[in-house]
Amino acid sequence: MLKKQLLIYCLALFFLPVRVMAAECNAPTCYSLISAKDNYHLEIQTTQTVPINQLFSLDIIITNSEGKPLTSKIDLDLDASMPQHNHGMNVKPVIKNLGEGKFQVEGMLFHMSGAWTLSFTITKGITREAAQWVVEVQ
Ligand SMILES: [Cu+2]
Repeated sequence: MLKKQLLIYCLALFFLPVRVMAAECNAPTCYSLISAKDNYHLEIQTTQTVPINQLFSLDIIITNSEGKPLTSKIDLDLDASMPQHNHGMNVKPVIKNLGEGKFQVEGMLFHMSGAWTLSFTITKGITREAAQWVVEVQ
């Protein structure tokens, strides 16, 4: 009897849908985004609250919309601007592709307070998909 219960329990475990859950991602140092066509989930981590007039970096993990690792190679581009002021950053960040959907962005600098829009472009082959993150820098 016990053996049968154990077997059912093991089978149940085996067939339960497995969802890869990322570690807790909470502001002000971690942000979750979904891309425009719902194909990608982006987790953006900063080492500190986004500062003014000080270089900062971002660690970005891109998975599919269910949070599972990507099966195809992607690339990432990132730009940031203040649409209300019609200007961008005065620096060009360096984006390192670490593979498996992981990217490191160094050399970000927001030179004034207010609403900054970060525009991510995810490229897979010939397809491109955008994701945006608006951050209020104080
Ligand atoms: Cu501005």
